[in-house]
Amino acid sequence: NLSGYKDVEKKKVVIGGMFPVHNRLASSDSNTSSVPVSSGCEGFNFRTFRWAQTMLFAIHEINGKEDLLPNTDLGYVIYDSCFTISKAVEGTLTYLTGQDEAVPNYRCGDGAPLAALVGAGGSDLSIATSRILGLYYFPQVSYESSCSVLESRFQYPTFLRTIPSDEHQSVAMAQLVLHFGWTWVGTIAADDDYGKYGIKRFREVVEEAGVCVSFSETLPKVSSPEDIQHIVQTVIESTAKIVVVFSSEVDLNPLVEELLRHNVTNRTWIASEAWVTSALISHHPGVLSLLGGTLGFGIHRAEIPGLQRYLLNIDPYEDPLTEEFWETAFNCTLDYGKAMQNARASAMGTGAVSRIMPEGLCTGQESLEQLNNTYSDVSQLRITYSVYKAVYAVAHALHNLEHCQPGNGPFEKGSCADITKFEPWQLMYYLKNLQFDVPHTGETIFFTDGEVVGLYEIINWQSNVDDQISYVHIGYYNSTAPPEERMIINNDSIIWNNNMLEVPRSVCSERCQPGTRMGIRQGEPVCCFDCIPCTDGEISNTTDARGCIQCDEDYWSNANHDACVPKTIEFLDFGEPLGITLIVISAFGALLTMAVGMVFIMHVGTPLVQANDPLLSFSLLLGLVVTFLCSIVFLGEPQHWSCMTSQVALALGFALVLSSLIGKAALLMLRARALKAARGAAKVAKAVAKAAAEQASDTAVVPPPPPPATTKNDVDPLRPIHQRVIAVIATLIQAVACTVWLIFCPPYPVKNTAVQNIKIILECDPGNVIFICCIFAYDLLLALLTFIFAFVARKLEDHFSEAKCVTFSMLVFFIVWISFVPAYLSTRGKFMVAVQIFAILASSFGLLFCIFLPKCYLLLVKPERNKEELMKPRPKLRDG
Ligand code: TCR
Repeated sequence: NLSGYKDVEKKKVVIGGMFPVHNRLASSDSNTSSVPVSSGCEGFNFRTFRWAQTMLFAIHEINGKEDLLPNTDLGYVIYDSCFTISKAVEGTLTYLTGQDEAVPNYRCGDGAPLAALVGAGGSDLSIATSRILGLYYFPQVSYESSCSVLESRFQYPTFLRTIPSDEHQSVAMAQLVLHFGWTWVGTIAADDDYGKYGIKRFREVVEEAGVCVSFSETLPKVSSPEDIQHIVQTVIESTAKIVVVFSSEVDLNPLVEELLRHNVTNRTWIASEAWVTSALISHHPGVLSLLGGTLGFGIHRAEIPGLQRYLLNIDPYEDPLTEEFWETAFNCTLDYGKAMQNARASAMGTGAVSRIMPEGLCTGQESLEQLNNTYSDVSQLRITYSVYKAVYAVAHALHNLEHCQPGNGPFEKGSCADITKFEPWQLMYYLKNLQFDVPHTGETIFFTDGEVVGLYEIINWQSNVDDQISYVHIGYYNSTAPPEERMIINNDSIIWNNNMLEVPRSVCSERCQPGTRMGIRQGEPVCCFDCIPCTDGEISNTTDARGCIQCDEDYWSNANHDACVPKTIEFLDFGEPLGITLIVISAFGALLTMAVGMVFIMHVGTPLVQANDPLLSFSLLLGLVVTFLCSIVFLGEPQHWSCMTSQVALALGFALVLSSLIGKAALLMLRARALKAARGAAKVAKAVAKAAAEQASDTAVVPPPPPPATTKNDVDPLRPIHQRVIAVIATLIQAVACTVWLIFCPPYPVKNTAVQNIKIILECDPGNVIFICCIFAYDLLLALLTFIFAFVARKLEDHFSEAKCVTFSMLVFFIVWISFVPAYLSTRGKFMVAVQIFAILASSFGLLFCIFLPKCYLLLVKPERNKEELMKPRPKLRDG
C-alpha cells in the first residue's frame, strides 16, 4: 500500500492521476459475437511511468509533512490513458463513478472524497477529459497538456495547468527563426491538437514576418510507413534547411528512424518542448549526424531531492503496472515462486541469486541502478517537475480548504467547505486563488486564469565526449519580459549540425544585391524569387529591393546599377585635339583668304583683277573669312550668344559669298549669250560677204564690209553696278531673314538627353526648324542659280576660264553639302558639330581654291599673261 495511513483519525482525500504509461492501444480483433471488453494497452513508456511514480512520490512527501495537510492523508487513483482519447475518457468516467473496473490502475483510499484529477496526458486527452470533468465542475490540473485551446475558460471551466501554454512556445519558436534570419522553413506537426495548434500559431507569426513555409507535413497518429516515407522524401527534396517539429516523441520516433535510415543530414531541427529532451529520440545510434545541433524549448528543469531514491526503490510486486515495468525493463518474466525463495535466501544471507536463475526469469531483486534506464534518469526533470507541482497545487488547495476559518470562508455567508465532504467547485475556488512555493526549488506557483507564465530554456543538442547527445542550455525565453528582452540567446555557445559553428542559412532564394530587384516567380512563395537586374537608367541601392528606381533627369545608372551618377556633359571643346585641329584649320583658311585678298589688293590695277569686278571679289573673300571664322564659334560650350552667332554668321557668310558669285555668274552668262549672238551675226555677215565676193569676182572688187564691232559695251551688258546691286540685294534678303529669325525664334542652347542615355549633349536648338531650313535653303538657292548661270557660260573662253572655275566651285560646294547630310545624320553628340565644321571648312576651301587659286597663280607666277588683250574673250572664229 503506497499511501501510509498511519494515523487512524486522519481524514482522507483521494487525488486522481492519469498518465499515458503505454504508448498505444493493443490491437484487438473487432469481434461482435462476444461481449466487448476494454482493450489493453501496449508499448510501455518508461518516461511517463516515471511521471506516475513522481506523483506517488509527491503524495508520500506531502503525507509525511507536518505543515501541509497535517490532519489529512492523500490517497490516489492512477489511470493509464494509453496515449488514446478513448482510454482517457474511460478512466475519467471510472474515476467519477467510482466503479473501479479499469485495471491495471492504482486505487488507494476507498470511500474518501475525490479531490481533483492530475492529468490526463497530451492535450487531446485533456481536452476530452476536461469536457467531461467540466460538466461536474470537477477540477483538473494538467502537467503536460500545453495546447493553446485549453486556455479557453468558457470551454474548459475547471482546467488548470502547471505547464505554460503553447501560445508562448509557438511565438518563441517563431522568434528563434526570425532571430537567425531563416526565411525558408519546413514544418512537421503531430496529428493532434498539440501539433496542429502549435504549428498553426507558429506559422501565423512567422508568415506575418515574411518567412515562407516550404513544406508542412503531418505525422500519422497510427503507424503508417507510407506516410512516413512521404514525409522523408519531402524533407530530403526540400531546400529548406530548417525543420520545425511540433510533436510528442512517440509520434516523432518512426520518422526519426526512417530519416536515420536515409542518412539525412545537413538540417537544423527546431524541437518543441515534447521532444527536446527525449531520450527515445536522442538515444538512437548515429542520431548525431541527423539531429546534432537541434534547437528547442524546454520547460523549467528542477532537481527533486529524494526522487531518484524513491524511483529506484520501487517494489516490482506492488502492482500489475510495476510488474510490467520490471519485466519490460529487464526483459524477463517475474517468477513469483523463485521470487519468494530468493527473498528468503537473501534474507538468510546466502546470496548468489542470479546464478541459479533460469533463463528469462527474474526475481525482482535486479538492480535498477545499473540498468541506466530513462525511468531512473533524473537529469532532465521537466514534465516530472510539472507533475510534482500539480500534486502540490492540489495539496495546497486542499490545505487551504481545510484551514478555512468558519465565518470568514469564501462561500455563502462566510461559510467554509468541509474536507471530508466538499463539492468539487469548492476545491476549484481554492485552486484558482492559490499561491504557494514549491518545496526544494522555491518557485512560486499561482494560476492567472488557470495558466502559469511562459518560461522556457533554449536547448541545443551537442555531442559530448562519448559521442552522445547532451542538452546544452544556451538561452531562455520569458514571455512576461518586454518584447526585446524576451529571448536571450548566447549565439556563441551553439554548435550546429555537423559541428558547424556558423549559423546555417535557410533561404529559398539568396538575397537580391543592390542593382537588382526581386522578381516574383509565378505560383511560388514570396521568399522564392529571381533577382532581375535593373534596366539602364534605373537603380536599386538596397538588398532585396522590390523595384528599381528611375534616376533623375540629369543622372544615369552606373555600371552596377546601384547608384545614379551624373550624366557626362558632352560638347566639342576648344581644348581637345579635335577642337584644336578645327581651330587651326579654320584660322589657316581665314588667313589664306586674307592673303589672297592682299594679293588682289596689290594687283588691283591689273586686268585680271579688274576683269572681275574687284569689289565683288573682295566681298566674296570677306564672306569666306566670315565662314572660316564662324566655324570657331561652333566650338565650345553652347551659349545663347554663340548659338545665335554661329548659325547666323554661317548663313550670312555663305549668302555673301554666293551673292558675290551670282553677280559674277550672271555677268558671265550674259557675256556668253551676247558672244553667241555676236558670233551668229558674224556668221551671217561672213556668208553675205562670201556671196558678195563671188558676185564681185564676176563683176568688180567690192571692199568687204567691216567686221561687226565688238565693243566692250556689247559684250558686257551688265555693268559692275548691276552686279553689285544683285549681290547686295541677295545678301540683304538673307540678312533680313536672319534678323527675323533672331527676333522671333532665336536659337538657344539645350541639354539633349534623348539621344544618348549616359550623356547630356549640350547643343543649340535652332528655335524653329522651318526658319533654319528656309535660311539655308536660300543659300542653296543662290548656289543653284550661281551654278546654272555659270554652267550656261562655261563655254565662254576668256583667258582665265572664270565660268569654269565658278561651275567647278559650285560642284565642289554641292558635293560637300550633299555628303554632309548623311554624315551629319549618322553621327551623335559632339561629332555632329565636328562634321558640320568640316563641311563648312571643306566648302569654303573648295570655293577659295577653285576660284582664287588659278588667279593667284597667274598674278604671282605668270604675271606676263596678265595682259589687257588677254582679258578679252577669245572668239573661236577669228576675223579673216
Ligand atoms: N504538451 C504536449 C504533450 C507533451 C509531451 C511532453 C509528451 C508535452 N511534453 C513530453 C511526452 C513528453 C507538452 C501536449 O500534447 O500538450
